[in-house]
Amino acid sequence: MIAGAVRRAGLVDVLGAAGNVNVQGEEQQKLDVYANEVVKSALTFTGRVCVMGSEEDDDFIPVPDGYPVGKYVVLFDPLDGSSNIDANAPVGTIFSVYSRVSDGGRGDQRDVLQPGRHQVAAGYVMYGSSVMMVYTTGHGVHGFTLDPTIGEFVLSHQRITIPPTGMYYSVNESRFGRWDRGVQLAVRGLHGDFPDQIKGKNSRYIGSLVADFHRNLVNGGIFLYPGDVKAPAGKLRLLYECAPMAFIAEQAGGAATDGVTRILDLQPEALHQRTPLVIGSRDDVEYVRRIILEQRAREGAA
Ligand code: P6P
Repeated sequence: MIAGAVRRAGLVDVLGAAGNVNVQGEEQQKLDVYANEVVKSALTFTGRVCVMGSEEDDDFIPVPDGYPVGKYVVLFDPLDGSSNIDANAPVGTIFSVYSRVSDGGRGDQRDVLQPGRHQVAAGYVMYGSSVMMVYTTGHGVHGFTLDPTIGEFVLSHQRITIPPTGMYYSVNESRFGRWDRGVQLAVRGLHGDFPDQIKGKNSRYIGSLVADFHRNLVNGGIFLYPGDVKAPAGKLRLLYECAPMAFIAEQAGGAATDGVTRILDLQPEALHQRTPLVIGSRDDVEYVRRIILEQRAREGAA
């Protein structure tokens, strides 16, 4: 449903020009809002979920009264990167699943604010040149590609593993002047400025987390969204962007930190909490961590 809406995004304006109503006669909604409603309505009444959390909703979403309550918690970003849709760049839905920790009744804050290492499943659906679902339940990472001729997701990438080091690095270089010295030195290493430390890499940055992450997952590489002087916690959200991607990265043999600390060990304090993110090929993530720690040691000694 979301893939269909994303595919028609460019048309809706043209076809729905009269009175802002789209081709199905529905009130034309922002795609974020539409994707959010699709995911919530698909999950709320299944009897599988006790509480949900969405990037699009300020507070967490308990199952409405009168509907069966299940044992799972689902956190999701219904359409990440949607600002790229006008440019026809890939966007994605990211999801993270936990078992509830509260006993009975509707889920609550305790069920939502769990560290990423407690996830039982995580994945994303990427609306790119093809529609792919990549997920893990803790037994490796597997990719399914939607075959539109039969409307089914077909197993296309069994047991995806990320190479220990990769050819690419992905970061928004325009922030370079705002990063701390350790991050600047690490990114200069990825540029190839310190060949005795690490081989330089090619830059690839789409500005859509799912697309940038997926490239590094299948080809090897590292994605960084560091904190900076203006936003020390960075831009990306812990619960429904960084933690699910970290679970997938580790299950594929990669790694994910906030620069230094393992993402899956971070204890969330709030639903929309942000964290810096360094994720991808294991040796590349470890290189960044080492450079940051060495710089902190120098500053501590100074
Ligand atoms: P910047 C998209 O808006 C998003 O949330 C992620 O998908 C993406 O990785 C990031 O922001 C890009 O942010 O600041 O580089 O444009």
